[in-house]
Amino acid sequence: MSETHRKAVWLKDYTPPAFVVDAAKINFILGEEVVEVHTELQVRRNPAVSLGSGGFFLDGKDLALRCLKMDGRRVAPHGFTVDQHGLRIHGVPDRFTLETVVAIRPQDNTALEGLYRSGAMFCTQCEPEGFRRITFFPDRPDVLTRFTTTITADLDRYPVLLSNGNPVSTETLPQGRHRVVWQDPFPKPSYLFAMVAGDLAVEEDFYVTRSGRQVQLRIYLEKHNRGRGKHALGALKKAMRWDEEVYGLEYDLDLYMIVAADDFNMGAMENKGLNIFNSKYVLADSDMATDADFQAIEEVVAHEYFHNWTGNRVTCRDWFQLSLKEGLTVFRDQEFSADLVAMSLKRIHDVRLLRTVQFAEDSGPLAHPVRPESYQEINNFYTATVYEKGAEIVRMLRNLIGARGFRRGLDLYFERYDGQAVTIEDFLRSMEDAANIDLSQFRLWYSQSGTPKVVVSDSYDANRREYSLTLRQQCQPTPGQPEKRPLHIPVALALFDNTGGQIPLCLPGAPDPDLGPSTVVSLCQKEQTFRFGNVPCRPVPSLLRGFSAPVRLDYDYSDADLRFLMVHDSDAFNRWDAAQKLACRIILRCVDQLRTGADFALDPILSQAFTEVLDGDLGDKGLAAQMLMLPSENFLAEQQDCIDIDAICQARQKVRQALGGQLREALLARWQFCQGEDAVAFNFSPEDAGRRALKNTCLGYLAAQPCSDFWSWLADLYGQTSNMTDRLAILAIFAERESPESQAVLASFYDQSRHNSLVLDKWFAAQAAARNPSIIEKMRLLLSHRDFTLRNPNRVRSVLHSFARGNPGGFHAANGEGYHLVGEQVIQLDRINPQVAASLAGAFSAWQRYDRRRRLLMKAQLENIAAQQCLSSDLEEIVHRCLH
Ligand code: LYS
Repeated sequence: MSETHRKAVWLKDYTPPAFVVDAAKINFILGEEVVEVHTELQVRRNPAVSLGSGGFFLDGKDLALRCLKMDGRRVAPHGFTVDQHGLRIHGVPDRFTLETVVAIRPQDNTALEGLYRSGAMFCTQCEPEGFRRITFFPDRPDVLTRFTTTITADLDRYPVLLSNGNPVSTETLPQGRHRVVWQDPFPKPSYLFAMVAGDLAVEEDFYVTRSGRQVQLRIYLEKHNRGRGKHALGALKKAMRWDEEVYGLEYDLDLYMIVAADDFNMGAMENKGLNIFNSKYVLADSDMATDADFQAIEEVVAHEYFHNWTGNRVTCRDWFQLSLKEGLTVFRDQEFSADLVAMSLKRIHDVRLLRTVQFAEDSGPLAHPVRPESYQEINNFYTATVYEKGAEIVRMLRNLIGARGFRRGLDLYFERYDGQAVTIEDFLRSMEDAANIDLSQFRLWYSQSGTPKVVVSDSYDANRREYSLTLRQQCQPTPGQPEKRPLHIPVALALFDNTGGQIPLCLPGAPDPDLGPSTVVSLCQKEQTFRFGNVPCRPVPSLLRGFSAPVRLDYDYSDADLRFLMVHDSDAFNRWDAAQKLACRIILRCVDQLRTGADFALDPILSQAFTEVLDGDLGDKGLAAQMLMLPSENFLAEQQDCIDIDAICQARQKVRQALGGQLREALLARWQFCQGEDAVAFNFSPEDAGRRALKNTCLGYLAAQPCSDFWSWLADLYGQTSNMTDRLAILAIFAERESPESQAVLASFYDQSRHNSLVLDKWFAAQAAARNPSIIEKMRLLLSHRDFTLRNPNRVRSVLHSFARGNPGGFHAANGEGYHLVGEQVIQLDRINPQVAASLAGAFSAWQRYDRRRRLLMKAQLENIAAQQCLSSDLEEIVHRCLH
């Protein structure tokens, strides 16, 4: 075990803070080598806690303490102790002022937590425990403090000096320096603190709230990115309006700032009044951003903005409650985007992510409840489970109590807890009280990990005109939870007759038997049967409509049923899902054929169904594109207990090729039609994005089974593209093969993108994710490329995560070279950025589900990592959980 090993923190051990900090004055004196941080805290014993004798503890990490004073007097050496966790002052009065001076070196901070440098600017990332790398402080979310921040810096290099709240004074100092003071009127936990200094350009707009207050909106970006903040500003205004209209929530300061940083561990951060973003989620124009980027920017901008209420005004008591703010805020941003885009498309996008990433997490050694019981390194819990499954739980709750009840519950939650640090339990109780409902069983969603499976069987009694559905739930054991209890699972459903008509639902004996065309049944026991009366013929059921619960559904549809639902289901999500199910099943059948050595033949039903989509009325091209997309290898792997990755990759490719060949005419016709509809000027709108998605999906199939002059035609097409979406789609196709055209296209893309790191990331990512036969060699070239660096998280993700998480054929190469390559990088990366290293190492977590050879190879990588000296706590925890 390495030296950094820390003990686990447990939810059950929570105790309130012994001291509160009413006010903090933080004074940054910025130098090129050293930053001095002078801090003055007004501390008071917490009246809610009975007298303890442990003194006052302040977290602190890698801080050089230069001065320590209490109530104006230096603290004697025996009056305090400092170790690698922080500072303890022994014997303190009930109320006192504590002053510290510490020195830090932001330029050496490659972990990008606390105060660090991104390019020429200084910026901070404090959530969850970064503030302790800035100054000594009780760095826990339940200590809420009023912050005043002073920044003193060189005027030429750092003309822009920002912190939370409002600017209160500016002053020019001798020797070319200046000083700015900021004050945040809202008490906040230290994780929401932020500070930025740099020579930045600003783009501005304003927003008038519904109560008539004018709010200044500012986006700060590096000067060479000037002009690229417009889309994000627009998204911010839409989000502000939406939150007023849907939840009655208004912004509470006069200034809202977003800063784009090139080096950032995650997507973005909701610091009060001063969000700091990964520049990937801010900068956009048609030359650099794809439709997916435009979309993601809207989502992330909205997410961070919505945090101002769900996260900042009401925050988390402790980090076990992380989903209180993240699950709820993801749900809110999903609903916002669904209102902007088409509801069904947004849902498809989110469910796809949930079913590939979160379900995989839930079925492996890293499975944890949405509200975890313990952690070693909280950074490892910013997961798909806490975020995406957390959002699904909130969605079920909203559906259960209805939009009005949910709004009342949220109103009550803010009424009760504004300005406080609370728990998921407090949130649920607000919902119970507002909607007058008992959520005792529903709560289990937060504490029980694992993905439930709902097995459905049915029968039809023609004489009684009765249709019965029997639903049974089961859930595999997960780490620490051998036994599972039945959950409250809402299953939305409808029944279709053989002409595609929806059969009115009637549950005889129920208090309100006539349910209309669709309903939601609650599966609360292990097994339940629902009998529908007045059913004229054996129906085709549409189950779990809109993905009404985060479960795996197991119902024995016939191929014909699925094709039928693809056409007739009135729930667009389920039309898409029927297409996925059909494609998935046909690819998995092909997997079996490959295993038994049988000849491959594509079942005609898939090409027929896809032809129907291609030839159908394409009112919604975005949806058609989604329906035509084959399930990913990762999704297919999730369907197997023991993953046969070679067969999955091969089978999927064969099906792709067969479809590309058999549907060539229809694909080409659709492509031409969409291409012809392309407007001259690029515009990001749901319709335009949908058309481009369909067009490029067709192109992908055509490339899988190309006709003779396809490649030179495609290279010409590349030369004519007018936006990044189309350019990248073609680049990705070329990245899959070795040819002079490929080289030329890759080289030309590189030349055009060299000076824009976000575009260069796409160049790296397209190659790292390519299903290219010589991918390992390619990866070695990319890793030794002069533009590759382990210091920039976006670059690391574009190469290493794209490969390890998005290129299963390469990562799982039978000789173990993919594993070796990733294992090596994880070790190197850990010395630079533990958080990003730990997330990359997670790629090995499913090792036990592969064949014996791969199992051993992956395990060997994990063991090799575990054996390294001085492993970070982040990586150590992940590797340990994977191996034990
Ligand atoms: N709270 C941020 C969000 O909006 C993420 C912070 C990441 C901290 N490691 O998702």
